[in-house]
Amino acid sequence: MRVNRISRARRRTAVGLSAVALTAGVTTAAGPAAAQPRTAPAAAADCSAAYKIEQKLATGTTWTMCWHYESEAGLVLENVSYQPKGEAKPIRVLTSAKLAQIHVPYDDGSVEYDDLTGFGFGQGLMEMAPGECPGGTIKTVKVPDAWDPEHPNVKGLCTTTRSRGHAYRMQGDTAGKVWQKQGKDLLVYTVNQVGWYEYMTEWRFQDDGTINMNVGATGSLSPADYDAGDGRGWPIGKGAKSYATSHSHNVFWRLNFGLDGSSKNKVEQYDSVVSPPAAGGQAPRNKTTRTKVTKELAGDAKNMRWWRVVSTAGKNKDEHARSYEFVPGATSKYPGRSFTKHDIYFTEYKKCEQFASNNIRNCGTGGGKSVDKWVNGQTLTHPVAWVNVGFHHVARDEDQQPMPVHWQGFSLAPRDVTAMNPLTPPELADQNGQVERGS
Ligand SMILES: [Cu+2]
Repeated sequence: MRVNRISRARRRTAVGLSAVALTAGVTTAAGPAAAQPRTAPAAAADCSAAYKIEQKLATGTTWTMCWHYESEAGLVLENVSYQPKGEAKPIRVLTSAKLAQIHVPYDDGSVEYDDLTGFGFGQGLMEMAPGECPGGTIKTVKVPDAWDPEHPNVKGLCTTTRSRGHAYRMQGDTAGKVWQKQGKDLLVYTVNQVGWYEYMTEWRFQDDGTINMNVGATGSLSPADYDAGDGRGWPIGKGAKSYATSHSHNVFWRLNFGLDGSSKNKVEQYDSVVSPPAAGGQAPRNKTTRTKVTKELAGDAKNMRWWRVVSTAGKNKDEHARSYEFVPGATSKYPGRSFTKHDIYFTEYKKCEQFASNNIRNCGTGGGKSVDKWVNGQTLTHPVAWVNVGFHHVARDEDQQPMPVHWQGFSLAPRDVTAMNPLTPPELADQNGQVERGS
């Protein structure tokens, strides 16, 4: 029965793929045509209007980026820049950002999928109805290697804005008024169908400089998959007959940083160790240490551990080096494969290294097919970050029908990108560092 699931859900894609495979050499060698003109690093908006996303949010922050669309990875964002109202020019954050794989292994060991490079994620771009992009614009995307060559154009890229509630609030003892602001976000998203699933790939750019990357899975559980009788599934129909096999969705993102327009970024890891109160002390103590990550790293999340990517090209007005910090989301790390064993990888940039597993680009003999193989001791001068977020999907009755979106992802938070809160009202602009009193 589960074989049926695969055939039903995935065969359609697999058949399509074999047709595509005939031209795979061409595809791989040339790359998506749209990608070519925009790979060179340059100023803020080095793309034509059709491939540019620029949004000034109501709070005064502008996000700018270029996009293109690849046959496997789907949406790719490039030259992502952030300009809060107090900055004279855009601050480059990322040279490129995209999904790097969705790896889906089933708990009974029967199958595993590489949805991006093996099962037509990019080709499965879905047309969105206007109501799915409230207040925004749905751009038309030309899908390379479209299943139906007659219809490669899909209205499938939504850009819109959304309120997120309080950006801050301050009243305090003496303010005499409430300082508060409602935050606004730019949202950029696509929906890609793979088998019975529909994946939403959402990029959320906040007016305070935070970037959130999330993948949401919705659509349907595979109707042919209701047969897990080996204790590795969950009954989702009447009684105890229809068992949906449990599985994982291991999502990888690939982030090519370009802080302040330079690829020469540094990576740092921070760890904190809490120890008991000192003799006569009142409370436990906590010591935070920095470790410079100078060589490629396969990193494991740990309590009170975090990483940041630091600019070598720019400082904020306080003379602090700009950086972006990884803020992990909830994850269930899947230890079954070498490439899913770690939460984050930092590798030295290499053009052929594009997908976290089943990398279809040619890295040569012994070049490795997955991100873990690319952590091999090279010095990091141009780091690329790969973030792995896993979700163990044990189906539940509520998963039908349609299946509610289940999200997984993480954030990048600015750390010293601006000298103060980028949304600070002018009246409070002097409250930086040790505040002078009674002047
Ligand atoms: Cu699932």
